[in-house]
Amino acid sequence: MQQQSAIYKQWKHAFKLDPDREISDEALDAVCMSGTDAVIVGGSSGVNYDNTVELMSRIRRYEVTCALEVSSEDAAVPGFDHYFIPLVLNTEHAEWLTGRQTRALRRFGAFIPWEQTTAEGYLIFNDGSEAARLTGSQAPHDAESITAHLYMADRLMRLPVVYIEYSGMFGDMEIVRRARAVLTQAQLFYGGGIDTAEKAAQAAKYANTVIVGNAVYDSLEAALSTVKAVHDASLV
Ligand code: 1GP
Repeated sequence: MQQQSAIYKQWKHAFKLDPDREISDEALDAVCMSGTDAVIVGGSSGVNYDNTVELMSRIRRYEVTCALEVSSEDAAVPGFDHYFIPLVLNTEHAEWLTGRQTRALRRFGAFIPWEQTTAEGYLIFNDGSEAARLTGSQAPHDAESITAHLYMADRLMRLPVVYIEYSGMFGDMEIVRRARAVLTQAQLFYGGGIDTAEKAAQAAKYANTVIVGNAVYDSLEAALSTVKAVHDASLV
């Protein structure tokens, strides 16, 4: 059996950059030199081969680890350090759980670097986000439903990563805290609404990996301050 290279297990902080959004060379330089553990390339819409290759080659000028979250088969680009394949666990449409992924595997299965490829069990908690609308996801509300989804991801499916996704809004840290307590083997990713060092530190108390997206585009200085905040918080 092939060994997984689980480089993401070392990541406390990552920036997520969207190939469909513009970023200046200066801003990209600041992100790549920030001390973050990784840059993840991914987005919910408008991501294609060309804009993914373009962003990858710009990031590749730096030493920072660079991963691709493959959410569209058109954007499967070779040359990244690691690949994530999202499975949306709280979607109402099987298409987003295994349908699109299986279709992509028909095409690319033989070429996938499996040892650098990891499934992520997504739980989308922000019903107003583009990701929720696109995938027809509804946030589980009560504690029992949330725990059931975590059991599904961590114990039954034994997914290596569970991603609590609040994309666009800062989430309920009590949910993140409880998720961390339920998980036995999965790495916990948290992303959503982190635009200050303080929010980053709060998320870092419970999540193994804190992911910052929009703030890079909306308030770069604040986004950069999250790197140290996360690294300091995880030393406590
Ligand atoms: C999005 O989880 C990431 O997939 C980050 O969320 O853009 O709200 O920071 P934000």
